[in-house]
Formats: sequence, structure tokens, C-alpha cells
Amino acid sequence: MPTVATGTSSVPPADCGFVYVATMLDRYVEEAFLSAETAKQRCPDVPITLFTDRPHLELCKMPCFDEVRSVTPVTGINSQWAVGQLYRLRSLSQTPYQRTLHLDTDTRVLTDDVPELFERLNDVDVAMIETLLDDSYSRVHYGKRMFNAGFVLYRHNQKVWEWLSAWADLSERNFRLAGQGDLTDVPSLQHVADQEVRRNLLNMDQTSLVEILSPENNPFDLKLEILDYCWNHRGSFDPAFNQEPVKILHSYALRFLTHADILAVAFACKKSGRLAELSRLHAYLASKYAKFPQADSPVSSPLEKNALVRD
Ligand SMILES: [Mn+2]
Repeated sequence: MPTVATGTSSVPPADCGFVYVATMLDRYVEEAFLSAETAKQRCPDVPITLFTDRPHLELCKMPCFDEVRSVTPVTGINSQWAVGQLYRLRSLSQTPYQRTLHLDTDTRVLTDDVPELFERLNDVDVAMIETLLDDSYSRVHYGKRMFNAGFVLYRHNQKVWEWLSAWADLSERNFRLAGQGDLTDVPSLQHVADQEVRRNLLNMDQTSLVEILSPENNPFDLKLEILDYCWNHRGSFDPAFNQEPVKILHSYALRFLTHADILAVAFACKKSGRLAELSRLHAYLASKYAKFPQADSPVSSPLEKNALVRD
């Protein structure tokens, strides 16, 4: 059986994998594809699973995704944002892997070293990266040290499952609380004075995570490793957290040009002869712009004619 070379020992590839969760908007699937494409280029032996509520999209058929699974429906929550976060948290425990690296969709894998991460799970249950005061709203306003929820490296074991389940339950509790008018009685947020800030914090899964895992709090007694910031670089300018070259970039800025970025991948496919992937990407992008007149379609009004030259 082929193995992923990881220094002194090897881990069977089927045992390790990336998990992405992209739901609620096509754009999140676009982001997951763009990140997964970098992961597959850098770590071709590590399988990737996508959890989504829109498996029919052309992008879900791209070969960077070894497996696409439908999420279990979340009901009874009004906020679409909250539903998306619950999809994510509930999917983590459905990973097909013994050792999982879950990444947010607005990421890019810039390193070949991911297989060595899975080796760290010989010694720990969970590894995460701390947020900083200049990269996180919730870190600033909650006022306590916390982990970023967009990178979770974890083992498949009972303790981790209990922790993940508690995280999802606490998040759901917070999302329901956020929907209430009066937020004076939320015990975990007594130290936050402003009511609207409390509401914003309740709508973030990082806030519920602090109650069950942080650099200062570990009630589930997980064996925990705090990884260097280069593994989940959020754009901090603090020199102390910029000692190492970035290994995984995690930036809000990656959210804005997904169609242009997909075209860049399509161009790379063309150059390397991956023609089936090229035509799938073109088909996807064409479907996003299908409402505009095609160049060879009859033009029936001056307004439509103008539409042909828009950019
Ligand atoms: Mn993110």
C-alpha cells in the first residue's frame, strides 16, 4: 500500500485527509475548490473530502475532491450565517479520516509539509492556532485568548468527538440566544458591556469554542498542541508571528475574486493538458454568466447590444 512519506515514519494516506465544508452559497464552493486545488497540487497523496449542500455544481466534480458528501440538514435556525456554521461544525465529526485537517474555504495551501502535520497527531488529539489582536474581531472584543476556528487538526477518538459535539451544541445555543432581543443574561458574556457586540460574538463559533478549548482553558482534557502562526496566517503584522514563511494563508481577501481565480486555474489546466478539467471549469463559469447574451445569439434590442460589451 502506498504511504505518505512523513520523515521518520509513514501514515497510510487513507488514514489522513483534508475536510472542507461549503454550504449556503455557490461562492463558498468556489472558495473550497480554489483552496482544495492548492492542497492537491502541494500534497497529491492526501485525499480531500468536501461536505456541501450543493453537490450538483460542476466544481464538485473536479478531481481535487476525492469525495463529496451531502450535509445533514440543519433546521430551526433563522440566521443563514448561523446555519452555515452549524453545517461546518456538525460535519467535522463525520470525517471519513482517522486524522483530519479541516480548513476554512478562504485559504490557500502554500507548503508541501502538510503530511508532517498528521504525524503530530501521534502525540496530540487536537492542534490549532491562536488568533491575534490584529487579526480577529472576536479576539479583540471577547478579550481573552482564543483559537481561530478555520484550522482544526484532529484525531478520531472519543474525547475529540465529545468536544466537537459540545462545540456544535454550544454554538447552536449561542445562535439561538443571538436571535433574542435582550442579551443581558448571557453568562459567558457578562464581561462584554455593549449589547450589539455581545450579539455579534454570539454569532461566531469562535466565541463558543473559548468555553471548551482555548490556550487557557481545556475542560475536555484534550492533548493539545498550539501550532506556529505560519500554519494559519491571518495577515497579522506583528513581527513575532512572521518569523516563518507562510505555510497556509487564511485571508478574507481571498473571498472577492473567485471567478478570476477559477479562470487562472483553468489557464493552468490548459497549459498542462488537463483538458477535461478545463472544459468543466469553463462550463461552470459559463453557467454563472448564462443570463448575459452569448456572442453568437441574436441581439434584439439596443439595450441587449450594450450588454454584449459590458465587462
Ligand atoms: Mn475564514
